[in-house]
Amino acid sequence: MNSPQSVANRSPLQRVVVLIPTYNERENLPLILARVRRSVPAADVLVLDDNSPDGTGEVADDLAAADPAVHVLHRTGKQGLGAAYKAGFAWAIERGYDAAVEMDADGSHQPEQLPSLLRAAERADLVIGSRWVKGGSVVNWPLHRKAISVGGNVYVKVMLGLPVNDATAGFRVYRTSALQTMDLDAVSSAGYGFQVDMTAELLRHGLTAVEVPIEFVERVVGESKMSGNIVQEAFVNVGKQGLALRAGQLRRLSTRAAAAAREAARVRKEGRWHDA
Ligand SMILES: Nc1nc2c(ncn2[C@@H]2O[C@H](COP(=O)(O)OP(=O)(O)OP(=O)(O)O)[C@@H](O)[C@H]2O)c(=O)[nH]1
Ligand SMILES: [Mg+2]
Repeated sequence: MNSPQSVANRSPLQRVVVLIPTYNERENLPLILARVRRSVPAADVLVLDDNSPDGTGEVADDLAAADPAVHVLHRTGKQGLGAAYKAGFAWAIERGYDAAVEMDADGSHQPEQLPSLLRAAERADLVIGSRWVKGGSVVNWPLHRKAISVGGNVYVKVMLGLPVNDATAGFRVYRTSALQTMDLDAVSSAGYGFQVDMTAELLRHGLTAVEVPIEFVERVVGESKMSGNIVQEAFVNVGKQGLALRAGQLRRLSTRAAAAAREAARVRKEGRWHDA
């Protein structure tokens, strides 16, 4: 999707922070943290906890007390994934990190695949760990989940024309320089829509995205926070943006057609005038 020129000459990533949003993940968090620290020992971690009723925040504090590379941001209540990530991005930018990783706490995103994502970030502003490119896969998903994800991504492609196969994916690396260039205030969706909006907003700014295949594993422990509302929000927002985009394209097309018609009329008129 990127021309070779547009992906050349990236500065190497020195400081990376892995952002892990949590809501009721007290069993998953210690496991995922240990795997992250093993897989990318040079990276720091920031847990973004929305005051989980199950005490994930305290578990995170204990883990942070035992490891200086682990940090915790306690938020007041459940405000959705998008809001948590935006707070994490601001935290990473303030502290001068070169890249911020988005990763779920439930084991769906495998920390062992992080080195491959970070390598790809040497040639892009955004790296998407993709289920729906060659080599990508999903483990333990029922057919209806696959259908929602594949269908949703086709819908996004048709409506927004994004050159990405898995725009709803949540395993990602952002260069913080890109996060600073983009208008994060323009991204308001909370759930899957957040990932789509971020992708569209990044590409709108002329920044580059690449997809790297991942194996996505369905969560084993804890409860999903995916709801019909989150799917509906993404569906409606993408629809609205798609219609606005297509209306703009149509407006530009009709302006060009009107100009061409005027030009044709002028040539006809001038031709007749010369004939007279
Ligand atoms: N801070 C914060 N984290 C959240 C919120 N909602 C979900 N999360 C976390 O975001 C990650 C993804 O949420 P999941 O519930 O796994 O959503 P999902 O992956 O679409 O659903 P499953 O495939 O069923 O697991 C997990 O680490 C959650 O704990 C929220 O409102 N605030
Ligand atoms: Mg999950």
